[in-house]
Amino acid sequence: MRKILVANRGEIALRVMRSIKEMGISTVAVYSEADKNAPFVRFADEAVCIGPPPSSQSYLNAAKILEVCHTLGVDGIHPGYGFLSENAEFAKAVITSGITFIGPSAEAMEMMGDKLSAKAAAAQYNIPMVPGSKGSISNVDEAVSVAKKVGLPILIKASSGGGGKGMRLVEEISTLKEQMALAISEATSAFGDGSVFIEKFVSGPRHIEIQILADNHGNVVYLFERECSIQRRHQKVIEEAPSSVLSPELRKKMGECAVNVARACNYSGAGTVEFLIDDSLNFYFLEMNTRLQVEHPVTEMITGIDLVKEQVKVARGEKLSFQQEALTINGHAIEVRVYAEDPMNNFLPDIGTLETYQRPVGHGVRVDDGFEEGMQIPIYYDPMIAKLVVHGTNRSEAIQKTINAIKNYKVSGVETTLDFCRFVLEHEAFKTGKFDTNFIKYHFSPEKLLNESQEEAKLAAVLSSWLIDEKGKSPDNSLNKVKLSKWSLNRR
Ligand code: MV4
Repeated sequence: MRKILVANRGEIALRVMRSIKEMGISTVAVYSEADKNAPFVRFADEAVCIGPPPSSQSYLNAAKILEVCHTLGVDGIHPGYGFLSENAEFAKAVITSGITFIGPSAEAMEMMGDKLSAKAAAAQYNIPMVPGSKGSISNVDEAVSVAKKVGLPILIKASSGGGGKGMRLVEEISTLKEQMALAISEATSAFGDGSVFIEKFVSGPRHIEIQILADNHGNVVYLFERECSIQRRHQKVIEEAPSSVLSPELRKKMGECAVNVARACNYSGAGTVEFLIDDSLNFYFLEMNTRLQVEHPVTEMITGIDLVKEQVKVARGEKLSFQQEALTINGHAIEVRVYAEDPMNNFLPDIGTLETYQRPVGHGVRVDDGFEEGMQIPIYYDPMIAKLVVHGTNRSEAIQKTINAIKNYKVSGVETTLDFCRFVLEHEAFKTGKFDTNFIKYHFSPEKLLNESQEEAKLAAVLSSWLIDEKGKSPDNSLNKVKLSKWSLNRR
């Protein structure tokens, strides 16, 4: 492969192109009119504008992207995450045009994209799964009998759903009929596929996912787990590796299950197998994501493996250059997602200009971002500004280093989730590892951030009046006061 087009934008386009360039391969960016000044566009060896800002007219325009490939002589496409990354039709079109799709086969994407066929494939390898219906369910009587067998509460899930979309909780048999009808009609309108299935509801689970890599020569390895239990409305907030709850034995068991799920769909490239763990540490297969994930850097930090380079090598037909036994966990890594959202205002996206944007630096501090100071955050896409990824020798050091990095991250012009992440990292339940997917629901309210910001504001007021008293009201000192209040009162 001599030239790879990255069919994505923002931080992931930049991150993918960095590794590709390091392999001596030329890079092509495609971008929308909203991204013409973005760093990923400048970083690419060649860049082509493919349309207006809405994704449907740019980053999702498969025909236009393939046209650019032919014009520029591209021989590989990396889809990043989101957009076309899990679109089997796109993968087929890429291959049909004689271009390498850097990802799994369209067949593997199709099989894992449908939750029921994914579970059916995994069942061949005796992977533990939450008790529930065997396949899709359309008939209420059947649903009632499953609910009685596994016990309430149950979840109705859409087979084409995923990431929490189209899930319904049923706590009483009397509401089952109504919930089934709603789930089916929602699934039909959202995914064009009304198949739903039932699972027993696991309360207070932890979300553990296993990173796998597979080549086209029958080799599959697991690169350990990431714990992503700190989520808000199915949006991940903080991820870490390793998880604080897995023993080496459980890690090996789950890793081997993940490898088998990959084998069940003849997987190729980098993929992630999602599990739930209950409070007795039983684990259950949920689904497989057939893309490079947002949180992949924590795995890179603890294993020293560049997942993008491995994806390219596998796509070139090479064998994995290492075996399972060679992989070890080095220290601990934490990722916090920095969103342009206002935690004080129900996490509403906060658009605007990055008036100040200064990244933290330090040993083991990695910032994956796609913006620079002075840039507008476009309203058309995901409001994620950056991923702050920090490595430490152990979990408590990684937590402390992440808190320090957050303090040194200077963003103004838009509200961000940085202080919210700091609140989580400083929480006793997080520090002791005693949390599950309900952490934010249980422990967070906007007032809790307000209390902290009021404490800081008080401190800022005391400090600035002290500076004025000590040194007199020279223009220099009033500048100090402005700076202090800017960082502390306006929450950066
Ligand atoms: C579940 C569950 C409890 N029991 N399935 C949400 C996203 C999707 N991937 C699966 N999800 C869940 N499935 C059973 N049988 C709870 C969740 C869930 C969840 C899972 C992982 C991380 C955060 C979550 C938040 C709410 C619900």
